[in-house]
Amino acid sequence: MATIPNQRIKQMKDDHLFHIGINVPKDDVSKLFGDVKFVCMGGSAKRMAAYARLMEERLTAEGQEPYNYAQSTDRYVLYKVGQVLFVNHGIGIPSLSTVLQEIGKLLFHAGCSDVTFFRLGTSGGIGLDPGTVIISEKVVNWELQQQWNLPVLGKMVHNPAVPNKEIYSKLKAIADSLSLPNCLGTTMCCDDFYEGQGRLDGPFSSFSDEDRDAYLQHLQDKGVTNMEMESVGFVALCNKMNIPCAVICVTVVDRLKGDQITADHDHILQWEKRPIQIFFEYMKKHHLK
Ligand code: R2B
Ligand code: URA
Repeated sequence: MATIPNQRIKQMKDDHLFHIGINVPKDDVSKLFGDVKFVCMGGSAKRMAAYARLMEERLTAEGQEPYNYAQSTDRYVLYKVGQVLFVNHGIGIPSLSTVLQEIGKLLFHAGCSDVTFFRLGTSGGIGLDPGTVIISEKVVNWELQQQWNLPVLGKMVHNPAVPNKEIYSKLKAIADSLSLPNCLGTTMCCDDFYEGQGRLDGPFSSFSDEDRDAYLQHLQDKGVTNMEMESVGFVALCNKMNIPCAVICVTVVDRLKGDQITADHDHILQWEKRPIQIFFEYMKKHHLK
């Protein structure tokens, strides 16, 4: 079961999970979600719907359209197919932390046990061909620390962010067995897509091309393989709730070659299927369809 250290949650008569449009106990969450074993999260609502459909096709020949439990809100989508939840988290840690904490409470109210969380995302690679899958053995913030720093009541709180070694090692073996271009890596979590990731194709350019190149080279020298915008918050929140977790991101650009994402839509769609392919194999190994 997700560990919810806040004892008040147990005593609350009603819990409105506002951003996913679910009310406890009005919605019978034990019945609806009590058997969940995996939660797959990713930024885009459409991609999560596509993943839910792929999962549905695995379970039923017809592949019926998955139901969005969060349809009363337009913030997030939440599909349940078999024992898997597919939830989008939007861009950046504030968006992710809001929905992840509500999903944690949902699973707690539903009495779920032994649940594992995955972030299946996209990222910018550093010196890696687009389409490469990176399974994070480390997630770091801009200071290359394995922690998510959050100001709480005017003080900075440092939340450790450590992915589960047993899981990422298994995922690596699976990616190899599927012959997908992949590596274990250090994923750097940024608070901005443009200057915050050393880009010079945004509206602002407070540094030179040389500064940009030197910074990206410095990151590569420090072992950083890819950049995205949620990993540290995702892993830290899972760690705080005692939920085993992993981050699998495919790269859509090699940042040593450029800032813009120029790959065509079809390639991106194909690459985006790689993380979910690995997840499906992982599920099989855990005797779930
Ligand atoms: C990867 O891609 C998104 C930005 O394009 C962001 O959510 C992330 O982490
Ligand atoms: N997502 C990011 O955050 N950065 C990239 O370069 C690509 C996807």
